[in-house]
Amino acid sequence: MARPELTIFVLMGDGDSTAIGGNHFIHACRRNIDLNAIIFNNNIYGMTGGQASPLTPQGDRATTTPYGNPERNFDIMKLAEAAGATFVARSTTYHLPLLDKIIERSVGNKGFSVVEAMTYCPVGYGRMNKKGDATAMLNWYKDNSVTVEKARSMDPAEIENRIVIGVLHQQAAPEFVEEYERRVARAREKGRQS
Ligand SMILES: Cc1ncc(C[n+]2csc(CCOP(=O)(O)OP(=O)(O)O)c2C)c(N)n1
Repeated sequence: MARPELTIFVLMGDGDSTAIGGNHFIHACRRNIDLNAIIFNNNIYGMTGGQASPLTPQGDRATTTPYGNPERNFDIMKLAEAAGATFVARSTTYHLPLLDKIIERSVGNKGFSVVEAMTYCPVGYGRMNKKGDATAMLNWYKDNSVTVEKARSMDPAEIENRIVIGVLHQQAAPEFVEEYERRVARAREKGRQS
């Protein structure tokens, strides 16, 4: 808010954004403050030893869910849209040109933008779930992603286990700092008149 002329990137993991800082994330979306959130979703708390995060798929194994995760996982994109983010898009580390393009578009959005970058973790998540090595996980992204344009004409059951990539949501809404400054200016004007 102090330096609205800056372009700010907020780089987070899936655990940071949806659990540890989940409350902050929801309200940043709601306020539509001009930040570019990039969420590296590796489906696990990587740095602290492979605990399950809210994005670990149900049934998958983590150090805290050795018998399979009993919880249902979030869809960050739906969460961001429902909470009020004005640019919501996803890509994977296999689809780098698309990731580049959506990050550029998120900077162009005056408001809270959320980019989900699917980033495989072969050690903390892949090994426990028999996903193969890093190359196999990258290939899984290649073989199981579908563009949002194609997904629109597909059966919901067909896209259930796919990664839908592209710009999933965009909406126009007042940006938080602009709205705040408008109100301050109006209050000052009223003060001068009285
Ligand atoms: C408020 C708070 N609680 C807990 C931690 C400890 N902590 C640091 S990183 C981390 C896991 C982060 O996982 P994720 O966001 O998925 O990122 P990754 O390590 O997988 O890249 C935790 C629990 C912290 N730094 N701050």
